[in-house]
Amino acid sequence: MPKPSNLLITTPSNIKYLSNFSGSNGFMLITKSKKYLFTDSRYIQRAQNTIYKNIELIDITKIWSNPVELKQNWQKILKKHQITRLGVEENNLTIARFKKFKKISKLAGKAIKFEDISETIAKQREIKSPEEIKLITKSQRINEKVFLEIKKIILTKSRITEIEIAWQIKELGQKYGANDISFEPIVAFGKNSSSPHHMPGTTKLQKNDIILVDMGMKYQDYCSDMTRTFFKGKPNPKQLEIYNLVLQAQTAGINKIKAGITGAKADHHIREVIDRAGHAANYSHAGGHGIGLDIHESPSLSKNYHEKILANTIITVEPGIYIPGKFGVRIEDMLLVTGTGNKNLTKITKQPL
Ligand SMILES: [Mn+2]
Repeated sequence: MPKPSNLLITTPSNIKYLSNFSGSNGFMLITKSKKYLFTDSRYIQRAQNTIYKNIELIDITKIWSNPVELKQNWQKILKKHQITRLGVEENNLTIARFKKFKKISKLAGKAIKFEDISETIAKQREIKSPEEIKLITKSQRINEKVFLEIKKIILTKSRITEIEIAWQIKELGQKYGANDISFEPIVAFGKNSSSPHHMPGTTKLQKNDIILVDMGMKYQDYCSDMTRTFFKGKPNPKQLEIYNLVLQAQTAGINKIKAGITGAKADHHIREVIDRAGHAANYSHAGGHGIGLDIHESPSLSKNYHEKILANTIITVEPGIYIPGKFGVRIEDMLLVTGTGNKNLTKITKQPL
């Protein structure tokens, strides 16, 4: 049986994608002939000013708290569009909210059928429009401006802490036009870099430290993501060896990625170099991920993801090697996948010094 054509959209980034609405409370109903956005009084003005023209805006301030009125309004719409099956986003819809919808969703006294369509919008979102590609590229340009400034700070200042750098990243992002960060910056000095997702703390920068910075911005809600590992002073031979291995792995992966390759195959090509060098156990995370309105979205570059990566998808490639208690290296770029290969959207040097 085909998936239902009427969809209840509750995932905020999907709502943004389909309507351009960015408020924190709301949901959408998509039918064959009409799209509705439901939100409350706090967001009505914003919605009126931003949503796409073909969407009907419905104020739920009063009706959401009044079960009788809500039921009548909702059922009127169900009836109008003859909705007997409704797609819901199980990945996002809470049980509490689902129960509410279930209670009010009857047509001619008969309960409508709910079916999971979590992947439907995610799949549409994989392929980026020219406008989206522009926004993501711009987001990365801002990210790079910020990175260059904090790199300079790290290389010239001493005794500064990870958390101070993390805050600088956020402030500079705002200064250069980001509307938000895409995730809390990861700033790791010295042996803290051996934890792939270290939480910046009060560790002070030391002479000859290895530094891992993983950061991203949002520009008009579109995310960027980049990791660089570099050295304050001279790396030791072991650090340099590991650095070059990670870079080789990333390059090998990037050289193989083009439209049509599966996520698993892409991940395999990234991993191969590291595995062959005997470091499989020190590289536990996926090879990369799709990026867009969400920092992590479909597709995934990982062992169990057997779907193809399509042209005009934007992905990250981020291999790493983490030597417990000693140090870690990760290098991450963003790529625009094309029919013949890919275009690297990340312009920051990968020379470690
Ligand atoms: Mn990433």
